[in-house]
Amino acid sequence: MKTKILMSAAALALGTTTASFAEDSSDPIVIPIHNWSSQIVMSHVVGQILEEMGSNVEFVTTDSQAVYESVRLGDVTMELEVWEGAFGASFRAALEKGGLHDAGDHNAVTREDWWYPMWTKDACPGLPSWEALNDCAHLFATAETGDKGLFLDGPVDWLKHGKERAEALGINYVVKNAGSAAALWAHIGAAEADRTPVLVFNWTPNFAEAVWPGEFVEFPAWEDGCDSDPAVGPNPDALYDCGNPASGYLKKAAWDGMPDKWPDAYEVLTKISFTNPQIAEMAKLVDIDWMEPEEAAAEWLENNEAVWKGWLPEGSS
Ligand code: TMO
Repeated sequence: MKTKILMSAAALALGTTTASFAEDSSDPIVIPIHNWSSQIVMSHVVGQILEEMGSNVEFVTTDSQAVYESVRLGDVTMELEVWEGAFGASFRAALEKGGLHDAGDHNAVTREDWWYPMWTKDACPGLPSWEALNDCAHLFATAETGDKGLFLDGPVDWLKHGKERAEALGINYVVKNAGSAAALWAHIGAAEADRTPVLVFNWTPNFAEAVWPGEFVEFPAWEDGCDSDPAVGPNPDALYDCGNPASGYLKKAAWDGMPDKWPDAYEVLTKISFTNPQIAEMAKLVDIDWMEPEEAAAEWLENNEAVWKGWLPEGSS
């Protein structure tokens, strides 16, 4: 019941004089859903706004790298969270092939990298420098990793090249991919009571920063070409010998056919801009408050009317 009531939040906010997207095609606008909470909630936030404006919206669960090819071909209409660290390479490759374009930045600064909860530093005071990692490897060792440390990386489709990085920088770690984002939080949670040192993949904006104060490991700074030219970065013979961008972008991407086919929805897409706190809040509604993503989106819309109503075309509300 609660969901039903919340679902109408956007409708109530728009009032009774709602202008619809009369110019837009009635074909479904396809919004992709991936495997981390802010992206799922944000996609439903935008989907619910478009539905209230009369659009036909379809959600599809897709791989977070392959989606750029799908947007380029028009099978998927947009991507709402293009994170520079994880998806910059796939986004650039699709841009070069053509069919997809940059639909603007969110007003957010992002970082995705090796991370630890602050208690870890008590045991390994040389952190956050990556150069402390080898001396501390034994602190992160598990039955599975022997005398090497364990770094729990994100799910494989986020493609962080963790194994390549460990090799390129000569650090004594086993890099294991988590099966899901939830496995990352479980790994941190399990270490918390005994303050066991742990190294996991994490990112910002995210709910985690409000729960576990922590820091990113400072690897050699990202330089363009670190993932394509071995000469870039401290190891002259290897790719991936630097960290992900420490002040990365968060973009929206759209299929080139979208502006003609759904001009009003496209106008909304280009105006959409979420901030770090807004994105962290979207993740929190699911990862801490345990709401269903659709319900979390409806709640977010209800609490942030002043934010999103300004993105609607003139005369809509
Ligand atoms: C793709 N992610 C934001 C989870 O790093």
